[in-house]
Amino acid sequence: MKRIHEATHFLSWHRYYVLLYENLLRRVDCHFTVAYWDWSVVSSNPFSTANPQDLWHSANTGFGGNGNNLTDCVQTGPFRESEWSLVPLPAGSPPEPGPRCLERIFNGNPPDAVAVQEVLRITAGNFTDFELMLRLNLHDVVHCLIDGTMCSLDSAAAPEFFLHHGFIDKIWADWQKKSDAHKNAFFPNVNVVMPGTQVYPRQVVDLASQPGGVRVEYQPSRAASNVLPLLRGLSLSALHHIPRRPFSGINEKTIKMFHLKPSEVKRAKEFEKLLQPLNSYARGDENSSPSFDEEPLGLNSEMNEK
Ligand SMILES: [Cu+2]
Repeated sequence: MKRIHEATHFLSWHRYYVLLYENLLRRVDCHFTVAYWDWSVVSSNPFSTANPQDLWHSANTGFGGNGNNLTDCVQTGPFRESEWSLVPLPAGSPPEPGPRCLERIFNGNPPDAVAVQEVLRITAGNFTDFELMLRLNLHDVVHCLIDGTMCSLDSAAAPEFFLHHGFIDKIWADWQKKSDAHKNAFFPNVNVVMPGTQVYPRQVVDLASQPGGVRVEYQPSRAASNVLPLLRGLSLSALHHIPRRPFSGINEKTIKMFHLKPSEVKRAKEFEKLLQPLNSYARGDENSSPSFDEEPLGLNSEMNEK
């Protein structure tokens, strides 16, 4: 658990994990593909349950809502306590009698579409910073905004785990699309199989050629395709100046949950200053800033989407 959240394996291990999950579900229904939750376009109201199209809606097409006040157990939707429970813990785990409910304690606001766009502007030569921002400021934070099962060692047992990791992987894929240098940027010294697998990280780097001859493509979401072409056309400084609300950052629970090292916490807090709206923080000093592409992103296939 700990090793797969370390930099060297995080992105590649989870990409492979999502692929294996999709392959398993395809045995049940061959049309199945993993969906993703773009939390960045609903940052100001991420946990809405009001509309049937909301992710957390209680109808059977939704994922159900928040946990209740007493036990944090989800009481609505197909994963409600009376209907569904987490897969049992493996043998040898501390005994927890009886079925375990899916827990959620919704809180806070995920990083917004501007923040994601800024992360995508990190230059190809700066893969280490890109990975850190994506893992700490986006991935870790959102796990613990859903909280409950998602902010525990059992998080992969939460159905929304795959929606979240689908989006994290899509952000990596979007960054990789920017150039061959972006696509192939990875930790050059990592040359061991990923924990618990027979697969090397470099075997999953190219989405067009995954293990088993699979090619993966992410479809742009309808909500994002309204916003992203506008953001992509802006310079980095214009992006920084868009008025917007602050979003939630890394907190103590997140730091503990992901065993973040003091050096990572320090870096994550510096990044957070860069990603938050200008009016809520002074900008970080130049020395701690990663290098960004200052110019607008070029046209790519997604911008031509209707
Ligand atoms: Cu995760």
